[in-house]
Amino acid sequence: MNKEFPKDFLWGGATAANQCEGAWNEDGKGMSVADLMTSGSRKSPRRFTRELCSDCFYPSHEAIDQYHHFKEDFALFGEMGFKVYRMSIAWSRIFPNGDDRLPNQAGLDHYRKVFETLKANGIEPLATLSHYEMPFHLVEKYNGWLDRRTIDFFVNYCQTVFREYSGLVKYWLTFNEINVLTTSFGGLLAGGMMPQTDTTLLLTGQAKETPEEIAARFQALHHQFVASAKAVQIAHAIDPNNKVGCMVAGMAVYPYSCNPADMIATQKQMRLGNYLCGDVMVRGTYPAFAKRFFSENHIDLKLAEGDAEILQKGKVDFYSFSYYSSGCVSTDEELVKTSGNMLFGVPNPHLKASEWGWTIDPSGLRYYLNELYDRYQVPLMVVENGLGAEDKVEADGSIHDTYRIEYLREHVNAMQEALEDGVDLMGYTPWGCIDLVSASTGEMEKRYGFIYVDKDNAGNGTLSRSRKDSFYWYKRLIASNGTER
Ligand code: BGP
Repeated sequence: MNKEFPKDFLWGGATAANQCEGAWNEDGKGMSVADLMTSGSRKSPRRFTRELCSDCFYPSHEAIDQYHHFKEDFALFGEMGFKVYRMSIAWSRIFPNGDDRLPNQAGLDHYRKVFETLKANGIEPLATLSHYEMPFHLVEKYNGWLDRRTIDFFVNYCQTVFREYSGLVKYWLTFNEINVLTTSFGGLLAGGMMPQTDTTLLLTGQAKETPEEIAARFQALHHQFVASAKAVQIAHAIDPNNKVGCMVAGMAVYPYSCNPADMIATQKQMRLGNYLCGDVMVRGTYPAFAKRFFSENHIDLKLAEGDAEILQKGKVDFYSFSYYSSGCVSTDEELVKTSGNMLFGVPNPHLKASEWGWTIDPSGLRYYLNELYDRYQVPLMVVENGLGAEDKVEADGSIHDTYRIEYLREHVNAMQEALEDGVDLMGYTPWGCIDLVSASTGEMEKRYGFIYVDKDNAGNGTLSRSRKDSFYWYKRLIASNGTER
């Protein structure tokens, strides 16, 4: 018999507005950076176009049309027994340009209905404030987060929604996978900085950046840290029940060998990839190792007076992260480079990978949870995890996604181990609980859901929803609080 999870454990699922809502220009919504990202595939990467091009396909424009299907979707989540639903508010629905003086009432009304419907289904919302969907006007006019004025625009947006939804929403995340800004492809996706050309997205990390571009990413990141810390303080002032978390892409890495050089390289990567952001957001200050990294990379961070105090006063209440796979670090240049989800390194000979080449490593989740808890001692939450895979619909409409169940079961087992190790884990929201558009490739057929959505990569389909085998599995798991897996 498996052990039960903590009584108040938050089981649920996760999505993001730009990947599921659609209705990209309805009810006064402004264009976001995601609305200019074309579809792609495993072989040909998505592109970002600096303006809309008539013969391009932009998957965010309709996505799975959750904007119009949310009642049906939330009823299905309720049927599975979700305690929490992680979703994101599209900033450009509330402030279409980002720098508007007044919010868009239709956008505010929409999310009020969303939150009320969740509550009616017994589901607590967990709202991400910025999930790869910056209003495009801010990208064009201000170069996104590189401009310090963006802090005020974001803070104004946060204050508006904290006030508006006070009493309806208590769990918040500021920036999705904020640490993507520490990687070479984070500039546009996470930082909203305008590229000079129509660019490809999420390649394999070989993008050659100039020292100025690297410095710009870290300056933009600093502005996000300050914005996040201000948002935390405002959230607490508006409602002391508000809990605000950071959201970091889990980049657990192992040394490929016991060569000390591999170990040092791994430590460096753990620090830069995970702990730089975690330390600033949980401890309220830059870690000691940042100084050398900045100086070796000619990064002369511009801190305004008072920034250090803002960071110190705006520490998050909990640490949330995505976890799909682990990476492997080698200093041996001969070893082939492969790509993972925002993680690069050499293939780990002990692990298998998904159809999209993402290494599958449940033990890495236990390892990572323990590392984080040792370091931060705040509640942790796994807000993304899952297997992107192609599904086959049988003649009778059933979908036997045993591979997904197996992946999730192993990761639930790993969380249980971590709980027994003493980790304070508050919840689990597997990614793409309903099929949605893939962030890295723009495909529909890289599916994560418990719920199947009839739509293909070219945008064809009825958008009808149906339950996969994993739906029933997850429902039982939640009902038994983790014992039936
Ligand atoms: C994370 C993002 C999500 C999500 C997920 C899966 O990095 O926060 O938005 O999409 O990865 O990635 P993909 O959609 O590329 O399979």
